[in-house]
Amino acid sequence: GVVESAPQNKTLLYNLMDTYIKNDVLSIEESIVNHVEYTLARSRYSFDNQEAYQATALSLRDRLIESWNDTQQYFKDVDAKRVYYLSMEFLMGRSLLNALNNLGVVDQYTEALREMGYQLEDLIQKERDAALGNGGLGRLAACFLDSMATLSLPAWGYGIRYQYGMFRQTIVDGFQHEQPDYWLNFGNPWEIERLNVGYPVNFYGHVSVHEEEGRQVFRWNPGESVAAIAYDNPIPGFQTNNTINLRLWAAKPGQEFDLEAFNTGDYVQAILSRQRAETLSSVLYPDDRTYQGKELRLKQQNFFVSATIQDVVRRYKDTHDSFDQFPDKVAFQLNDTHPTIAVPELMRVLMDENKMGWTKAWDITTKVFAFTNHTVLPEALEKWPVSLLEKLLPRHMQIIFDINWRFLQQLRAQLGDDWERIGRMSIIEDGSGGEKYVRMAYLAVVASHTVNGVAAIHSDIIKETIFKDFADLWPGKFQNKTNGVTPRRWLAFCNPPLRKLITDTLGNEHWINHLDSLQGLRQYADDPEFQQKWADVKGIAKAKALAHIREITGVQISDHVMLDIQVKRIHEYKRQLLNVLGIIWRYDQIKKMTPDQRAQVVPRACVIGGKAAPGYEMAKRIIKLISAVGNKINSDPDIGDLLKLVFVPDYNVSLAEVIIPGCELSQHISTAGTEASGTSNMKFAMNGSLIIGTMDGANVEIAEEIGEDNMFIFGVRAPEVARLRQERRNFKPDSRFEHVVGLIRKGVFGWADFFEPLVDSVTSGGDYYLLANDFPSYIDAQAKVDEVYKDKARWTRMSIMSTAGSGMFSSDRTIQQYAEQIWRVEPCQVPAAEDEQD
Ligand code: T68
Repeated sequence: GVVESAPQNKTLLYNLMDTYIKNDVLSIEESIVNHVEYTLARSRYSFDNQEAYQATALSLRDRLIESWNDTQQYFKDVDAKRVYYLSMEFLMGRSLLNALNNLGVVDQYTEALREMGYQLEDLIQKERDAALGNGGLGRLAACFLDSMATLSLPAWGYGIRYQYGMFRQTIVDGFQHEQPDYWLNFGNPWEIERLNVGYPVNFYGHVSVHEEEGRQVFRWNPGESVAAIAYDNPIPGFQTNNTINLRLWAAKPGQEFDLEAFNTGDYVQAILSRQRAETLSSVLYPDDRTYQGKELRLKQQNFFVSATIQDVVRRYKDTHDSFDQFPDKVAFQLNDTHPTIAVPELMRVLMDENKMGWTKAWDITTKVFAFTNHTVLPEALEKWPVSLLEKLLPRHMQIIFDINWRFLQQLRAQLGDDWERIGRMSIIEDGSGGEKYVRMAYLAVVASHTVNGVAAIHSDIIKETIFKDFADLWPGKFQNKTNGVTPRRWLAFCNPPLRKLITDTLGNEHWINHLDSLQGLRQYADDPEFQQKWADVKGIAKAKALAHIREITGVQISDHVMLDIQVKRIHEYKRQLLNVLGIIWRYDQIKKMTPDQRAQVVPRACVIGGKAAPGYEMAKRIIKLISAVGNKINSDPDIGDLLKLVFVPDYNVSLAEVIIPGCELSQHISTAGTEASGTSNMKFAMNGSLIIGTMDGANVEIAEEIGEDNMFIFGVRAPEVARLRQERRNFKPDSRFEHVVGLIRKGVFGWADFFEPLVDSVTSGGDYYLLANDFPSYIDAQAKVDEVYKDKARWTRMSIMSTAGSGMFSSDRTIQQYAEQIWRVEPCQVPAAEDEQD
């Protein structure tokens, strides 16, 4: 790219520091007004909030670009080893508040806008979420970028610039409807379009073999080519000068490719078919955890991976004239199997385009890749049909066959004639129906130097289940990297009153980059004065959350009512249905109470939110059930404030930033052994919400850190699950479970026929996710929650202990571990202007 290959002139570069855009209030006003007039071409005398937002974002963009340029130049000057985080998803959310905070200019911008007659709060609301991800996996990638920038690591993210992000969910009569998220409607002020950074990405065609200088050379003659164009998204770190890059690729028609079509006379048709190239990067697949095998999805994967590999190899070659140092200068992290086609792609580039032999190319490849697994659910594991790969990427398919052949040879040498095991471990699965499949996870494991799970329990489980044969063969390859979340977005920026209380208590803001310091709050957990301050601060956040919930649902929740929240993608394994069954039980209990008994009930508002994959029937029925039960309860005059059930539509990053800080009890109740990690549990704990949860995913480590007695833990443990599943045909559910299930069946909430498949899925020996097994202990744990809530001092103490114990769940800790134990990259901080001036 032009920027990266600019002539080097360090003296000039560093001496120009004082030409930076100034950050005093007047200069900021000037820069905003300039953008209103010259970029937006609106009148500087009158612009609305939307325009003010855009101009503010553009003025910040100028500042980000300065920092971005310096950072990239510095990485290049010191020839740092880079890490490239490859992900199909980056669930970024909004950028305005984050950029202001990380650039350290919140106060100046707030004041500048105020003087011009605008409220920062109002402008923040004008930004559309960048929802380029489904859920946990995509949000994790976004938190990782923030931590990589903050730790001054020489890191880049690579992904796809989808034109349509995660669909917008509307609820009509209790049913989910999906609306397109055309988030680029008003343009995207944060991105830098680089029309000069583009690569061809090829598909289809055939492979021919030639003899060249005594060696076989493979040439791929593609049948279709699209261009990948770079869009750079600056990612500023917190309290560092560094700004790293998220490079997203957009598809454009390839250069003069289909010459044939133009010559056959159908000019207009030829133009129209060129346009189809753009569909490659147009839409994010909204199915998390079910693999669908769609050709377009595979094309998307190869599209962004191929452009990325070309870009990285080009950058490396800019400053090196052999590949010898490639593994010392480059690390790739594969975020799940989605980018695994990078393995054969790098092999192809090294061998076919750089004349390298197999052995050397494989040596390099296996030194640069590492792979993160995010699920053990079999339905999520990617298996591409060989026939599809052969057609779409014929050269890649050949290389995968070669990788597998050599791998199986090696296995035979090491394991002898254990054909059964060798067959089990083969990258190519010989399907019974004659179809062969490529097991992408196995390809990723074989080619990676390190494989990691995302929580301690999950990393153990993958070694015992899906990757057992591999872990036995290569025990040193497998690691754990417990997930984390950025404490900037998820505590300091989304919860300013709590930030202030923590800072006042600990004496400074050091904790924001060193979250372990939150431990320092423990000594105040029993101090009544501190408890009062804590409760006040939680009260502010809760009031804000309740006001927002009222605004979007129309349901008014009183502020003395316990706020109980479960927000995450709707999935059977996450057991929103267990939550609803518990609510029905509570409702039925209250109905049967005398007025005296009712006076003792702890009032509770249950909020559930989350999207169902459009084709996931069961998940959609669960949403309808939540609405139906909510309608019944919320309109029952016997109940009043004692119980409410609200479904919040369109759960997304910015909604999370409002409701998580205000939450008092959050639910993370997946069947033990199914949720790889969960990351919202970390955000809730940081913000002083208590957790009711199973011993699954990161809950296990959260319990270790904050203490089991500061959480409400229930349910079967992971090692028992397999046995209980086998025994479930003979399992006799608790009568309370039978009763609530019976209420749905009887039609107490209407729609009895529609809910039948749901009810069936947890009764009569079905119940794969063991709701019936866990129901009694869940109800008991909920009773314990009520009891503790009555004791304000005890509850507040537990809330303080939750925040105090959440330090380990900063993604800074996670990224530090990746950097040291997997990537072997080091911080590379751009020197401050003063350091360089003499
Ligand atoms: C989540 N996975 C895990 N997948 O479920 C969660 N999948 O436990 C974990 O905390 C999180 O990853 C981060 O590690 C996902 O979110 C997807 O979104 C997904 C998307 C496409 C295909 C498959």
